[in-house]
Amino acid sequence: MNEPLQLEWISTEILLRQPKEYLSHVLGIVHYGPNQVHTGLRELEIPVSLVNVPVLGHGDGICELWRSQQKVRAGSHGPISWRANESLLFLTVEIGNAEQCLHDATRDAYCALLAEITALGYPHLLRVWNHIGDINDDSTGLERYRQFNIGRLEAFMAGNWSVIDVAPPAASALGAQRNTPLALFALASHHAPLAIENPRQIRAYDYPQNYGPCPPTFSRASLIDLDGPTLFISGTASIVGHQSMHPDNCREQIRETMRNIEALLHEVSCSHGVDWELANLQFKAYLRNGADLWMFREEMDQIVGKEVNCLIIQADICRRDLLVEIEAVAL
Ligand code: 3EB
Repeated sequence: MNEPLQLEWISTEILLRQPKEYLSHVLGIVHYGPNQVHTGLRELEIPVSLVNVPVLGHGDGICELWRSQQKVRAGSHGPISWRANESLLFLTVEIGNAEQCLHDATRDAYCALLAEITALGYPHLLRVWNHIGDINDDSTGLERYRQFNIGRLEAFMAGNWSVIDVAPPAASALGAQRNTPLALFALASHHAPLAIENPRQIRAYDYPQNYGPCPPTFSRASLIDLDGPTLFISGTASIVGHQSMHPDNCREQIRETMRNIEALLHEVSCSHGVDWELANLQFKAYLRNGADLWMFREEMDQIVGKEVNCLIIQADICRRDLLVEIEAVAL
């Protein structure tokens, strides 16, 4: 295989028993699982993002590896750790100060991220993942996801970013255990991706204000040529237009979400002439309730096929009425 980028999931325990060579072409690692079971991951000199969420079927956690075929270089700067090959840069941003409010912490993290990708020569933000502790908590008056959206937008504006010139990256925003710092990791690129929108959904950055004072800053997908077309599909939920569909019905939400992903693939095919089948995607799914796991597997077997490649995580979704979110990559 000659893909310039590969995504692999491996149990943390098995990963730590691999020879050093196994990790030499890895751009970055994401550990999903209880944060205390990451002993050893920190010593690898690879950017690691610790996401404190249960992984369904892997109690001790799982590692996501973003693997490159080329030589990688590495560095760190303030809260950022990174590794890069010629075309891609993987970064993690660590939020140090737990006392800081989420709005400020998010703005500072994104400002650091945007400054660093530019300084390193990968100025295009391709894909960003966000895990926010206690994402739906609104005990301070404004829900934490909405506070996060304010900080994120402020950072983009401070960077003179405007949707007229540059569409935002593909993204996901999910919950994590209470009291865990914002977990933020991203891929940036040397050359510009194309932003893709979904004809069934309005642009997230055009959402009306009933979802919070600032809209979320993301595009539905990013398409980039890395020695062949590569697609990053944002976290996708049971939203049509801007409205959540099928509250309290996980099965129908899974079906609606997959109709959204199929519509996006259709859009990519019609507008850019690149065709992908659902069965060739690598999925990551987030379920609010672990008890919906069997139903999720049943539906995905039906819609995608028995060979579906999907990591399933238990995490809160950014709107209270949503029970499932699904993202995907076509590498
Ligand atoms: C949605 O479509 C569902 O705030 O970065 C999906 C992907 C969602 C990314 C984000 C939010 C984000 O609005 C939620």
